[in-house]
Amino acid sequence: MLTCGREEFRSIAVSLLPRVSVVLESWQRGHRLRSEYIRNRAVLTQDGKDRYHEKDLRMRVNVSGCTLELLQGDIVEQSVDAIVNAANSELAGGAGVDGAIHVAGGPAIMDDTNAKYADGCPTGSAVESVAGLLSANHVFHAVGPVWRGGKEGEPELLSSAYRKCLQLAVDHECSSIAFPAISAGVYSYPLGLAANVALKTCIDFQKWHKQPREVRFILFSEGVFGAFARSLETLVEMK
Ligand code: AR6
Repeated sequence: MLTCGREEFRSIAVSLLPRVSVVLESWQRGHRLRSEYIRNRAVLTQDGKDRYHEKDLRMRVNVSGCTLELLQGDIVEQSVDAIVNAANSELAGGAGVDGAIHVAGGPAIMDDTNAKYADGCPTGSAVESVAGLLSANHVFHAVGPVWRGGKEGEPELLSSAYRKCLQLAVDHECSSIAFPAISAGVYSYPLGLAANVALKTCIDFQKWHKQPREVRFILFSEGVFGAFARSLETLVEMK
């Protein structure tokens, strides 16, 4: 009889783990939506549970010839035409994405917003600034709503913040844009609901305007990625 120890079993199991790729396809009014969900380089942790390397979590949908993609990662590491900041209406900087963007991008970003937008930016809108040291041409500072139970116009305000960024991308001739999960952190918007609003708004915009060519959602943790991936799968299946 063949036997192998626990460690040996673990290393054999790791080498046999398959690359998983699920492709969903659907059509609506001639628009082809195709999503690819790729999980590869799976590794087993010490306790034997499955774990996925951050950079391997990725899901992509084709919307009327444009791409909408979900990636797990840090938004300040993206190379795109425009990076979206989850800002506050004073454009005063803060924690989360806002803090990371100002630290990585340097003082030029705050200098530019101070000079151009003394009155800040209303909730549900967005404004453009330089991108400083980031690998982008612009930062769009979007102000999402604070979650107050959902009856104070939060979905409309969140959708409007995304739409304004997409319109800024068109106005500034950006073909690629990276979004964080606006309002889903300090502003406490429930993750699944925030994901639905974000994805539906971007898909509708790309369908109508056929741009921006590439929309990326950069999701900080596996949990946030999972919520967006579930929401995107549902939207693709419904189309
Ligand atoms: N890259 C990508 N996503 C990130 C990063 C990063 N570097 N850092 C955090 N996230 P939040 P909000 C995720 O709080 O809810 C600030 O103080 C985070 O895990 O940044 O719109 C502003 O100044 C969450 O999923 O934005 C405002 O006052 C998502 O980004 C307020 O927070 C959004 O979390 C805005 O709150």
